[in-house]
Amino acid sequence: MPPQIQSQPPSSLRLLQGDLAALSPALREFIESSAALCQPDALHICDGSEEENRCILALLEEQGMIRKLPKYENCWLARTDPRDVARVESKTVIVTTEERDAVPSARAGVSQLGRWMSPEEFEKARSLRFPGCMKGRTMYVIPYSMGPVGSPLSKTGVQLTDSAYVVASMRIMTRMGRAVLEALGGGDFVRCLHSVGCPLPLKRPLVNSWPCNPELTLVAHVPEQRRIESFGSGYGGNSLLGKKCFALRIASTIAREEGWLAEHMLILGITNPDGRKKYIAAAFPSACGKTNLAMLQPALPGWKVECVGDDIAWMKFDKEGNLRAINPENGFFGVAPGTSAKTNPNAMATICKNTIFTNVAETSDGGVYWEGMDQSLPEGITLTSWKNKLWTPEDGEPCAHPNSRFCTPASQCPIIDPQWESPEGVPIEAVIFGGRRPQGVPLVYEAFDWEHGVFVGAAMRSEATAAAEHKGKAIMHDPFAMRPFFGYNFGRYLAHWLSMAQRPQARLPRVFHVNWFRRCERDGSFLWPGFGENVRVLEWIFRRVDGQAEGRRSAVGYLPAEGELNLKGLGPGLDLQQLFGLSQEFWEDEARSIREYFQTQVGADLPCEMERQLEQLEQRIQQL
Ligand code: TSX
Ligand code: MN
Repeated sequence: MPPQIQSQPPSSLRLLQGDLAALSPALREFIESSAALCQPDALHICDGSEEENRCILALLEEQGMIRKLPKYENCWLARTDPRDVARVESKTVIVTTEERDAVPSARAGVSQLGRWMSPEEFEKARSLRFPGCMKGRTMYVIPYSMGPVGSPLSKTGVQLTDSAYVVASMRIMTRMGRAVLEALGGGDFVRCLHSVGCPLPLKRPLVNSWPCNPELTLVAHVPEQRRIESFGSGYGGNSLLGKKCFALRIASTIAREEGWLAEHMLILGITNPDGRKKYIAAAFPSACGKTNLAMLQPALPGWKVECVGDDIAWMKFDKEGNLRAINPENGFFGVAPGTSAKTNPNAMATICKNTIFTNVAETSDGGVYWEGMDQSLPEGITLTSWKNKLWTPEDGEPCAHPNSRFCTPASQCPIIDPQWESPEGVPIEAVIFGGRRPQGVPLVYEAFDWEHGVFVGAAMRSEATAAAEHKGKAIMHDPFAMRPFFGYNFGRYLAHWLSMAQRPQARLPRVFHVNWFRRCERDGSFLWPGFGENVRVLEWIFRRVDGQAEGRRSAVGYLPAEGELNLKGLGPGLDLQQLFGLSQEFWEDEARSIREYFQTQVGADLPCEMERQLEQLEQRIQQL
């Protein structure tokens, strides 16, 4: 480190809260070296208390970063700078000495499976950004646990940030504060450094009182050092470093080394009318309604779904060979638009208190509003858009940003699973992959075996998303719904998944693929009613796992045999031919697209088992 960076001795730091001397040497070293680099005015070591949270929220309100929503209990609204509204994939990097350790060598231009940065370039990038970046601001120290405190499946992190909004959000999304500090022994924690990149005095005025530095935004991961450094963005996945950065990118590399799985999956428990229960993990790309499935209200009498998590699963085989999963998170950071009493009544009930909303619209009586909330505005109530302007439908723009969010405690979900904080995790018996596929892909099928299941995950595609930068309606490849979240080379990730079958004791989960979004060839309408009716598909999966459904072999996998899908009470007009039909022409195109993707994006890093699976699929398609 150049000497001028350490010019300010940490002794001149005002300590607002906490006791530096009481911390472990490793944590002290991390804080002191980061403070020397970023030069904050003050230091605040978070204890996670109610009192602290009140102070943080009051400070944010005073700074104009959040507004109280008087219609609800302890709910808040933040409006961001319009330039800081989503994750930025183009500025998200994995730093390794060897490029091959981060991404497969893409044959055609830039890799879609992550961005690599060399240690030298990263050193340059960070010395251009972090020195003095917290001048005039407070550096908060957030000790946090991903997973229940003390669970053998949990991991700890410490995030240093100059954003009080991040502190308030991390308190919801993670277990944060004193209990974690006490459990934190030595130096075994993920080091997370975050700055909005706006030292004081400001060089230019803030927009919406939301500090950020879009020109210099960078979200960097150094897996070998268990380190994350994020600069310039205060938003979601760029700034709440426990979530995508730690629980997926860094954790996936740790998981590979330690022999477990860190996945972009919801976890749900499903109980049948006999009272027997199974747990399922499911991976969906954005815009597939993953949170809605995680909190499903079943349309079939006698069935019950309970939620363990809506976004991330950490899974490890225990000594008995059961795949045990925890949700490393403590809250939901969900997309607001589209969430309604019809699509997700349990989410609506969750967010009525203790919730931070970001970039949703506000009603004149101090409530929230967004597209697809499916509630008419009472007489005389007006709307203020996420851009802080009086809004009318004639504006031609949405009132809420399409990526607007609620940040809400998981414990408030009416159907939170009784085992959701169980330290040993819940036993996963099925893994579901899904996609938004308007054509060709049946409602549900089961992989023939584990190897085929891994291939099904690798071949995932979905209609484009609103949550990231990509626009339009292209069908994008998104293997394992992990495309933006791999912490290492995707080819090696596939090899790691395949290696699970080599564990002598492992009871592998069954693997399924679902598609709620197939459309009628004639009029373009959805063929499947979706939402609560999806429990019919979960019932078939439940019975397959139980050995109570035969299935029938097809070119893509096992489909429900005649009469096996429970359609009682669905009414007429369901077109099973179209819902389950397999067209040779479609699947030839699909296989071609997968082959091209494997060739151009994975290349020599593709395990030979995947090439073999693709050949076998091509052969089965020829027999259609
Ligand atoms: O979340 C969805 N799920 C999963 C629910 C557990 N959505 C919303 C996706 C956007 C995030 C769905 N949309 C689902 C679904 O299963 N299915 C559809 C498509 C669809 C939309 C409307 C109708 C039917 C299907 N029907 C009527 O509007 C009457
Ligand atoms: Mn997600």
